[in-house]
This record gives sequence, C-alpha cells and structure tokens, in this order.
Amino acid sequence: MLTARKVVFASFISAASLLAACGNGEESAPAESIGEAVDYTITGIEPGAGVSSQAESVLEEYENLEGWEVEHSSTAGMTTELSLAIQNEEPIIVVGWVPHWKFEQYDLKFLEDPNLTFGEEEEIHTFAREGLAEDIPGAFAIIDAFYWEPEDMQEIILAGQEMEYDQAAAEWVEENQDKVAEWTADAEPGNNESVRLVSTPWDSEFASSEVLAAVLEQEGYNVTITNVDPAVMFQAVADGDADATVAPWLPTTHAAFYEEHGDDVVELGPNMVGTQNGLVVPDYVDIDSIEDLTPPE
Ligand code: PBE
Repeated sequence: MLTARKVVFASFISAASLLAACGNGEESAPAESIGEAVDYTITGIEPGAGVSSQAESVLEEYENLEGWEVEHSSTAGMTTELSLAIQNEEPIIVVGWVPHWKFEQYDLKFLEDPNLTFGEEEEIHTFAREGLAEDIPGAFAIIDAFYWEPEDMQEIILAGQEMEYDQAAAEWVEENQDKVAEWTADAEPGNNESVRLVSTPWDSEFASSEVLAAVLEQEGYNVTITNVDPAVMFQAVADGDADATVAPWLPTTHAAFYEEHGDDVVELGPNMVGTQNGLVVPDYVDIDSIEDLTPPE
C-alpha cells in the first residue's frame, strides 16, 4: 500500500518540477476558482466522527461557506480522493487531523480557522468505567498512568501501514521499555483478568489501543479491543460494558458525547496533548484560511 502511495507522490513531484522547468509560471488558481474546481464540496470522512460534526459546524459558522457542503464518506475514501487530486495537481479540501500518515506522505497544510470551530490544540483523554479501580486495581493503575507523545503515536501509525497494528505496537513496546516502565511502575501484576478496551476505528486509535493492550498483556492481563463509533464508545464506558478507553478527543472533537456521558465515567485526564483537526489542503492550493474560500456566484 505504502509503495503505491509513494509512486503517486513521485509522479506528482515530477509533474510539478516539469511545470517549473518549462518556466511558464503556471498561475495558481485564484480563491474563487478553487471553490468551483472542488464543486463547493469538502471531502469528509465517516459521518459518526467528531471531526465530521465539526466540519458541519464550519459550514454554519463561516458566512463565506454558504452554499458549500461536506461530502461524508470514509477515511479510506478521503485519502483516495486526496491522492488522486495530488496526482493530478488539482485542488481538494479534506477533513483532516494529526497524527495521521497523510502528513508524512504528502505536502499538506491546515487552513487557518479564525473562528476556532475545530478548537485549538486537542488532547486525547482516558476514561474508565465506575468500579474498575476497585475490581482490577493493577490494570486501572496502568491505564491511569498511560501517557505518551504524538511522535510516539506517529511512529506506530507509519509502521502500521506496513504491518498489522498489533505487531507494530508489540515492536514499539519492546523497544520502549523505559516509557512502558513508567506506566507499570505502581501496578500489581495481573492474573489473567480480562480487560475490555473500547476504541474508535482510526489509525491514531489503533495505535494507542494496541500499545496499551500490549502493555497490559505483558503485565499479565487478558485484553480485548472493540472498535466502534465515538458515540457508542462513550456509551459503553458509561454503561460499564467496557472497562476503559484511551480514544476520546477533547475538549472539542467529542464534546457532545462527553456532555452526555461525562458524569457516568471516571476521568483519568489526557494521555496525549498536541493533536489537531481541521480542513486540510495540499501545499499547492494557494489559500491559507477557511475565510479565503468563496461562496458560489
Ligand atoms: N478523528 C481521529 C476522530 C478521532 C480520532 C479525529 C478522525 C474523530 O473525529 O472522531
């Protein structure tokens, strides 16, 4: 998969340098024609994602986006559209976030969001079900202590493009036993108790849940991971159908679900800071801000 993407990227570079070599100074499209070229459509992802509701709010909160729409599809659909657009050096505006491999693969930028509809910096938080601390204190202590950096996650996301995420996570855990030791220091070892993690189906969360699962298993727990929509994830922890999650993005992305279920879960704080959502374009798209987009005539 990665190889195919690299080929696409390489042909994009050669097309761009060919233009430069011709020296015809190919004018970049003015902001008005970008809207027309993308049919006043933002390429979105799964409708259940928090970032999808944020993109809908963007349409409401920016007057210049009157007449625009978000086309929800899937993350794989979005990245396919993105790679095709880049291959043809055409404008495209996608719903995006970091950490994600697309920023490693392509030259992309976030459009400025002066209304902060996508929030500023987001964090990823840990929640446990009521009673987990008493029922499985050792596992609770590890889950509570789990904290890492976007660069760690990105490393696993990139490895996850070449192998299964459980393998990528197992390798990371083996190579980062110093970090892992900080999470396990105060935890009594398990005796094969089962720990049910619930998560969401995006690369960033495949990475975090598989790492936490690998650490818990190393310490003697028996872990399952269930991937569901963010709404179901919050519900599962609130109802005690899952033991914990390390996948909620806050304060903005999953704010609606947090408002609904925040009182019924045990909050263990951020496990990562410095993530971000927004509208993303290839570098060659000649605008900097959501406000630069124009409505249909
Ligand atoms: N995401 C990735 C998810 C959370 C993780 C930003 C696409 C969302 O919007 O719900």
